[in-house]
Amino acid sequence: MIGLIVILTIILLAVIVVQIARITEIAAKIRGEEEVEAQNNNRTAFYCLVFLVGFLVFCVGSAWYYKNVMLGYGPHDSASAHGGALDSLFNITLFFTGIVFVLTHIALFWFSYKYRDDKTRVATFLVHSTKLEVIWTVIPTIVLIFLVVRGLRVWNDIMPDVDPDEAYIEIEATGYQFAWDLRYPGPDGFLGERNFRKINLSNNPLGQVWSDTKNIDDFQPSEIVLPVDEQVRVRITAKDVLHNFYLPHFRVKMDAVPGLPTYFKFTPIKTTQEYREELRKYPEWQVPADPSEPNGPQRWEEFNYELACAELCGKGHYSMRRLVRIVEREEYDQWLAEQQSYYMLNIRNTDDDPFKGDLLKIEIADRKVELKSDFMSALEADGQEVVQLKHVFFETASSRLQEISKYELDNVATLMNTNENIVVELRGHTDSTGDDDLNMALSQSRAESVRNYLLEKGISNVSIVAKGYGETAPVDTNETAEGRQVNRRTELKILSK
Ligand SMILES: [Cu+2]
Repeated sequence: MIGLIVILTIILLAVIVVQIARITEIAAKIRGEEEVEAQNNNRTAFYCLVFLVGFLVFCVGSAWYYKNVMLGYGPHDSASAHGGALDSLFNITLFFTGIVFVLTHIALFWFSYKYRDDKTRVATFLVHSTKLEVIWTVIPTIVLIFLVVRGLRVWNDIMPDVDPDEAYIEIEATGYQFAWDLRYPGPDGFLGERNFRKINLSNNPLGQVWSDTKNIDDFQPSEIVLPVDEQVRVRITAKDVLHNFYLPHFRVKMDAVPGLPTYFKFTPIKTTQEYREELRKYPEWQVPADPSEPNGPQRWEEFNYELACAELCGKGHYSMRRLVRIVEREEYDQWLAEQQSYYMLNIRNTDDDPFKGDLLKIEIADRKVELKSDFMSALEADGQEVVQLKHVFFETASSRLQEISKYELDNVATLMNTNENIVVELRGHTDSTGDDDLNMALSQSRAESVRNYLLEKGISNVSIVAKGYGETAPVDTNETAEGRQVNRRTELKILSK
């Protein structure tokens, strides 16, 4: 219906224009061509002036009206350390080009008005004016030198890479059609190696090389979380086509190129909450975020920084949005502690794991903390609690300790030496497979071999009793392989302290 109205209106306007042209033609014939032409010229010249005023008022007015939705003005002050310098570059350029814009438009339309057709006027013939040439060469040169020098200085401040001895947090963003894969280095602070040949969409989307131990703690969060006032280096890359890593509020923008990692360093200076508080001062942000819920949260409360792709990379381009949260260091540490490494969640002890069956440094370190806490709590519980020695392993059907048990047993030795005069019992357990008596004997000799190891380590003033329980004290079912594995165990009980 609307389309029909638009078409009819256009046809009607066309008819009107044709009719007016015909009337003008007929009138010209009646009144004489020259008189009509002079009148037309005057009218057109006057319209030029009206247009000039209207146009300039519109340009300035619309810029003023929309200033609060433009980056760098009103509520959209930069949220990064370098952003202010970039914004001022834009403003200075806008200042000079604005002057040129206004002057050239005034000249353009004023001259059309002033020099409209006049039969009495004769054209001036100007061959050359050195003065003019100098003026229109020197002024732009000075302005451009000023702009370029300022621009270069800002560029040199923003673009260099981080110094190797500077403190910074490194994160990685990989663009693909149509999302970003984010990666953080984990507690070691280093991102692990990648190789595109290892990319596997089901369990290795980034092509991480698992034999590189730096990959072990890398994690892939769904949002960017960063601490305020700390330098960040983003490693930016792509898996298919060109994308662009764009954080508008931080004035960070860099192409993501397949095969050629780029980077951008920046320092966020406002937490999400601080930015919201600034938005709160503006009436356009004090309206309900969801118009259908007038009493719901307001726009400023729902604000979030965001990551976008600023390259038109395909039809799902818009869905590359990711949220960015800037928080205080404390909250950041808390968030970090909650993240789980991709390797540990998806790769650990699978066939893709080059360290399958080995103990990793990180597991040994975690286990040390856990063992200490179990030991202390058993000490408190006065013999009511039993400590599982989870990392004590034996050769199959033998009491020979596996090499990796030494970490656990060395830790046990340290704990015993710091708690003298206690009496402990080492308990060996087996599953129900095989002969009962053999199991009893095996568990006894296993408990003894743990005791011997500890004694060799030099335990002083701690009495250790070794006792085998065979298959008599299962803690899980013996029907399944997992259950049997749980039942084959070595325990430590504190008998007295
Ligand atoms: Cu994209």
